[in-house]
This record gives sequence, structure tokens and C-alpha cells, in this order.
Amino acid sequence: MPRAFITGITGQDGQHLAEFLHTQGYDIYGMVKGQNNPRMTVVREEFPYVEPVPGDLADLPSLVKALEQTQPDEVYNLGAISFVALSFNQAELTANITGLGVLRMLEAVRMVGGATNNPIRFYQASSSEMFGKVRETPQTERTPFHPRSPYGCAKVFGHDIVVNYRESYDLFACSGILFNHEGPRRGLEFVTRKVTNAVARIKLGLQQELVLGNLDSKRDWGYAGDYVKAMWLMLQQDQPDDYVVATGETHSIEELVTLAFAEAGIDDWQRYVRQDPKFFRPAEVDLLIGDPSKAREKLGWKPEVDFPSLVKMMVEHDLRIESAKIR
Ligand code: GDR
Repeated sequence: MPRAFITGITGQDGQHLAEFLHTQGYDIYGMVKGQNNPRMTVVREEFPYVEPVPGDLADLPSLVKALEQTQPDEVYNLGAISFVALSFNQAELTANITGLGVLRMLEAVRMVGGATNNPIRFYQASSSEMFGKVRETPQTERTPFHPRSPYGCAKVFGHDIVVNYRESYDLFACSGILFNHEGPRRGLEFVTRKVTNAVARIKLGLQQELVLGNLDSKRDWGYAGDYVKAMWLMLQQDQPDDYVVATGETHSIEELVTLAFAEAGIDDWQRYVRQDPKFFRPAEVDLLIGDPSKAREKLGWKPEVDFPSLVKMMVEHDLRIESAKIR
């Protein structure tokens, strides 16, 4: 059986990837940070086939040990401080985990290596946040980076160091430049889930208002379950390379809000939504839209879930879990 090692196993993408790799017959190892990580309980319950392995992206010896112990064929580095807004307050921590963590993981891969005829293949979770103040639209693998947050800056370092290790040491290392990808497993701090959860709670009379930041910013939103398949496909190719993974469509936060409220049968969303400057960011990424042509042509990948279906899926899920709480 092929063996996969995943950092960030407790996050949205780690869970979707584990689920997908399980259907492909993989043995799956998930790196877990710290003692008694509470999010691990969810993973243990929902994904009993994932074997937890201790390790921390801030600690190279722990990464080397984890790879020696698990001897993976594929390493997926999804672990990061991933909330852009938080990165403005904890910039140094973000640089250490989201940026230097990639370097440490690459070093561990280089040191442990894998069999000579079957070297470890490495996937790095790069991000559309690297494009930031966009230099061209839509953005492709060749668009220059101009990050607008400490998170974006750390991701640029991670992306560049993957290219550098690939070129310097001939590693099979790929980066997926993933645009926003969402779903029912998204954390409540991210805008899509914040909105769909609030809509469900407002509909059920559990909450009176939804307080948001910038309603004008736009994102290219896809479904996380589709995007993890692109990660895996990258590692099945003959040559390592980088790919933009996106839908090619962009929508504003206001469109998201309108659609989510309508999905719950509420047409006058303005009654419930208030803007607060505390949710505005010191610098904003205004228009992200990705061109996934290369992923489509070389990987045969395309998104299956469109924006209205994604919002519907998330609102329905939140209505289900919120109404179960009041029963
Ligand atoms: P993003 O996701 O920063 O794009 O990064 P997020 O959902 O946090 O923000 C999207 C946009 O919504 C605006 N916004 C708000 N955002 C939040 N979180 N809360 C609010 O109340 C709110 N109001 C408006 C934001 O200003 C922003 O423009 C995500 C993360 O998953 C990254 O890790 C990943 O790399 C990128 O997507 C691709």
C-alpha cells in the first residue's frame, strides 16, 4: 500500500485529503502538534484509519523522526498558520510556521529521502494570497507575486524554497497555488463559514445579527473536496511542477451574503448584516481570480462544485447542525 504523511491533518484540507487518499488505498499518517490536541478527537472519531504521529513544523528533529518512523511515499505539507487576519497580529509566528516550516519539512524529506528507486514526493500548499495586489488578471503560474499580509509573505518564501530545493537537489517537489476553497469543514473564522453558520443561526432564531468587514472584496471560491484531488494528481505526474488550482470565477462577499441568506429563505439580508472596521484588514487583496488551464490540461483536473452549489451545501449543513443543537 502507498503511504502518505500529512501535516495539517486536523484542518479542513487534511481531513478531505485523508478521506480521498483512503479511497485510493493509502496508509495515512497525520502529524499532530502538541500534547492532547483537542482537534485530534474529531479526526480520531471521523477518520479512524489515520494514524497520528507526533511532530511540529517548528522542530526539525521531530519532522525527521516522523518521516523515519512512517517511511512515506508522499508528503503533503498542509500545516500552517492559515488565517490571514491573525497573521497581522502574529507575524513572526506566521513566518516561522507557514514560511520556515516548509524549509524544515523539505530538509526532513532530503535527509530521510526514501528508497533510491522511489524517493519521497513532496506537495506544498501554496496560496493565491501570494498574488495579493494582483499584477494581472486572471492569475497564472507565471504571474509575479505581491503579497499583502505576513501570511502571504510567508507563503511566498515557502513557494520559492520549494522551487529552489527542486532545482538544487532534484527533489520531486510540487506546489499547488490554491485559491480559496471552502466547505462544511471550514473553520468558523473564515468568511464563507462565518456567513453560512450565522445565516443558519439567524434563521433558527439563535442569533440576531452578522457582523462583517469588507463586503466588496472578491474571491475565487471552490470546494475543498475537489481541490485535494488536484494535490494528489500533482504527485502522480512524471515531472514535478507548480499548478494554479481555481475555478476561474470571482464573487464578492456581498454576493456570498445575498446567496446564503436567500438559500435559507431570507431576502432582506441588509436587516441582519452590520459592518465593523475591526474586521477590515490593514492591507487587502481585492480581486483574486485564478486561471486553472494548466491543471486542466496537464492533470485533467476541473472543479465539480460551482459557487451556488457550494453555498447551498454549507447553508444546509449549518442548518442541520444548528437545529440539532436545539432539539
Ligand atoms: P482569505 O479567507 O483571507 O481569503 O484566506 P477569509 O475567508 O478569511 O477572507 C476572505 C475575504 O473576506 C473578507 N471579509 C471577512 N473575512 C473574515 N474572515 N471575517 C469577516 O468578518 C470578513 N468580512 C469580510 C476578508 O477581508 C477577505 O477579503 C483563505 C485562507 O484559507 C488562506 O489560508 C488561504 O491561503 C486563502 O484563503 C487562499
